[in-house]
Amino acid sequence: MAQDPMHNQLALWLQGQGASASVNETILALARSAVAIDREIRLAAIGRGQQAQTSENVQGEDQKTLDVVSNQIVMEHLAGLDHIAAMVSEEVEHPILPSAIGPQADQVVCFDPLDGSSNIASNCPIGTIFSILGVEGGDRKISEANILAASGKQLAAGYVLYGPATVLVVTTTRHVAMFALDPDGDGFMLVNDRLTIPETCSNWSINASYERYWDTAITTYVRECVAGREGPRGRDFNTRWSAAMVADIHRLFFDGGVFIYPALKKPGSETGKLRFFYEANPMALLAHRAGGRAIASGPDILDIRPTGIHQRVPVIIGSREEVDRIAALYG
Ligand code: P6P
Repeated sequence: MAQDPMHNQLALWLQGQGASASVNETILALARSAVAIDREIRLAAIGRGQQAQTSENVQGEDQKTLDVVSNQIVMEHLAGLDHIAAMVSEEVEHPILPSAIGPQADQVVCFDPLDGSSNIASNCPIGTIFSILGVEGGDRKISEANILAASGKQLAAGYVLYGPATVLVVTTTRHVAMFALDPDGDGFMLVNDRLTIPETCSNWSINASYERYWDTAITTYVRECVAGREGPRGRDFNTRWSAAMVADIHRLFFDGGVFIYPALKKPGSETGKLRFFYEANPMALLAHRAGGRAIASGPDILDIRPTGIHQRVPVIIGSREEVDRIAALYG
């Protein structure tokens, strides 16, 4: 794998994890795209940077200029990697297939190029989420069915959080590591080579304005937390909600806790809001590798076999003790 002098510490860590050179090359390309997105975010704040038409994305959500620009940046950095058979982007309805495909094409890269973009105007956290799936190589274009069948074959997963610092969190074969972008331009510097999620916690993250739409399990769990030390939990809890999954998930590695975006009893949200391939699945792998747990109401997220590339699933991710408690409430 070509050493990328700009991301030397990331490249060295990746090599030590034992994933294939092509997976590591994809992650370095994603790291380079994150540096470009980071710059566009900061340029946009002063009214500069790339402009793009805004419209509605395939999810029917308001598409911000930076959504479109970030999507273009990721696609450009992955284009030309001959081991990529397809891309799945939150911003694009169908799988993105390279014009020419060779026998070495054995990866599908799924990504949310800019998660939490409703936070842009208020300068609150936003992020990029990615998942690298393994598919059978071969010189034929892969189908959506091939991608669906590969949902359980994550070769790597990670995210970039554009916050006070821009950090990259990634896993390939076993551990979860965190890197921070060096403002002096030397790329992502290793900060922690073994992130874990504390087993117990006192934080819960959920959009409480939807309480009337929750099912019994979530309602019971939250009310027990709110009851605090006088209630069945015998201790006080705290709540946090960033409106950006990347930020709320990142907090789990430091304070522990549980992030919940449940199925809601309202039209269009019956299986929640978050998408399996580029939000739930990668975050579930990171949590699992860090000693946490991730379920979709009943099943573990990593055991789900989706039926669509933009399928939404309920998401309950965090400290094992808390997720186990919620799983027990689902019975
Ligand atoms: P709500 C951002 O739009 C996102 O996809 C996640 O990053 C975030 O956790 C969630 O939706 C916020 O949803 O309904 O609270 O606005």
